[in-house]
Amino acid sequence: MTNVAATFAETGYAQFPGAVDGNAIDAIRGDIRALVDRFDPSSVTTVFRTDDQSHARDDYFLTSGDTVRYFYEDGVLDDEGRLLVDKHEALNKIGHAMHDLEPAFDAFCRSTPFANAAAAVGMSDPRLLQSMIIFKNPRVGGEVTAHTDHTFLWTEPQSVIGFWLALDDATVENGCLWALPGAHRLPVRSRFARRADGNGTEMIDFGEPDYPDDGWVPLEAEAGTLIALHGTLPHRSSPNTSEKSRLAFTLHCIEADAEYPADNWLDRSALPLRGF
Ligand SMILES: O=C(O)CCC(=O)C(=O)O
Repeated sequence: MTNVAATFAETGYAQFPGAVDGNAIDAIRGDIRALVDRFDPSSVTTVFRTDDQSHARDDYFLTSGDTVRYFYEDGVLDDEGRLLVDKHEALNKIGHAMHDLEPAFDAFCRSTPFANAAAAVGMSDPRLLQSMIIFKNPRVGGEVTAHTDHTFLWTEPQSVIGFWLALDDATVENGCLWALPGAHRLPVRSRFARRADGNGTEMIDFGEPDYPDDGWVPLEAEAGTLIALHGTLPHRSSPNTSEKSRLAFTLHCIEADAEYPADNWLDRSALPLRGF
């Protein structure tokens, strides 16, 4: 086993500093800006928040698995749904299929840093499932509550791995990731799935204990650092109350031979998954 694979097996995460060079970072930042330029704020009112999952009641979110949609931060709209800040400072995220539908993101996600990282942490035949641009804009960037990715992107057997790329320097000050090393070996606490009656989604609670308060470590990362997160590793991030941006890009992959149940919230039935 390589050092990376051993660290990943032990802690549930692996960091690849300098995985993506400065030119590629600048280029994808330009592509992100172009996606926001093209966004018409009057077309959307959905806020993304992980504390109450209220976005999950919206069809706009539930049908975003095979397209490209924009989600606001909490507090950036007035009571009439009008934007209170510039649209470039208002978004929580864009998701969830840029890697298949947007040529620049398709090429970026299928470039060697992501493929190499997937191989290094032991993926054998990865399929690219979900991509997200996570803005964490200065002052308004929201909290991401503690969760595992398997909860949201369920496969049998569990196979999801998240690849999180810093596009700004991410520090404790501007809301970097935090993880609970080794806790990928704990039983998963919940599963977010579509209801059997077709009526939205539910968070199924398996009755496991809460995550401990102690033992969390900040995963500070310079721009260009790629972090692989095991699908059952608890991770979270704090609000960005600072003046510094904390832009990130994430790609979630699953194994080709794992079953992806149809009641996952993210529906890719009309857009077959592809590999690197
Ligand atoms: O970027 C963040 O703050 C959180 C990202 C995350 O939780 C994820 O990609 O699974």
